[in-house]
Amino acid sequence: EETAAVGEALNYTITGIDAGAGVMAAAQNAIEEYELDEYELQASSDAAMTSALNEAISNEEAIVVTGWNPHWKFSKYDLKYLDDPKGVFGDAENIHTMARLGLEEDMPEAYQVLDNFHWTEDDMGEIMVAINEGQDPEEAAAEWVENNPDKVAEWTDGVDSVDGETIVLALVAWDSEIASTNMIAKVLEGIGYNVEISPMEGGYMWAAIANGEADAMVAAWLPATHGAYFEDYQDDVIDLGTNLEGAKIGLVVPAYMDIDSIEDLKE
Ligand code: PBE
Repeated sequence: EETAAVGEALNYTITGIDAGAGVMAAAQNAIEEYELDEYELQASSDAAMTSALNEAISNEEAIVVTGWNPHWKFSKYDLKYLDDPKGVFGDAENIHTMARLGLEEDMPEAYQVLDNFHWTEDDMGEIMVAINEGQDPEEAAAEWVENNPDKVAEWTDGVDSVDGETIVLALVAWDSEIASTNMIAKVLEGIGYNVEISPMEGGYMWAAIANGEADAMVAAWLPATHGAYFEDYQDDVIDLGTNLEGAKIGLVVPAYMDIDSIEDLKE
């Protein structure tokens, strides 16, 4: 007879984030592909997921979360991705910048900066960790911009200043995107824009760029995580290419857990 010690320890629960996130759709696929029939994917938010993770780890309890990097949780806790032999969560992801149609004509300076924007997981990590340690997101972003004039110059060199035009950036409350959006907002402010950050649900971010409600976003995870959104909206957005390489999504557990693969969740 089969025992299900792992499943029981986990209460057959995968702790998720907001429903519109691509990692949630992938986790639901994983439940089907790996026949984790008894499991439930619990929707919450990045903040609620990390607080559940923190609580489980302080009690050395079992937990499995929808995870991704870049994310500060990997610097704060000893975590591991579960192997995904069926490839449900895809391979390495790149984060892309997307602009609305017409932005190049309407705000050529912002368009150029957004098009040039490119950094690394370590860069993003510096801001994310500072915010997690309690710094205000705007302040952490401003500090990074101040401390990295060479990188910022690569995005802004040769771009004309503007006179207080308003640009709207879409933001979903994922910690990775809170870091990148606040950072690029500071850079755009630096050349004279009035930047409005418009918070919204993950499922709505792509629609907001497609219908022009927001001018740009720096949070498009491709090819897999937002693959379905990209398919729906690709004719109505401008892909400005990669701003960060080597991102990843998957199911994540504390390193002390005695399992290595998504298949082990059945045990
Ligand atoms: N994430 C962070 C998002 C993209 C950025 C991995 C949670 C998602 O799953 O849609």
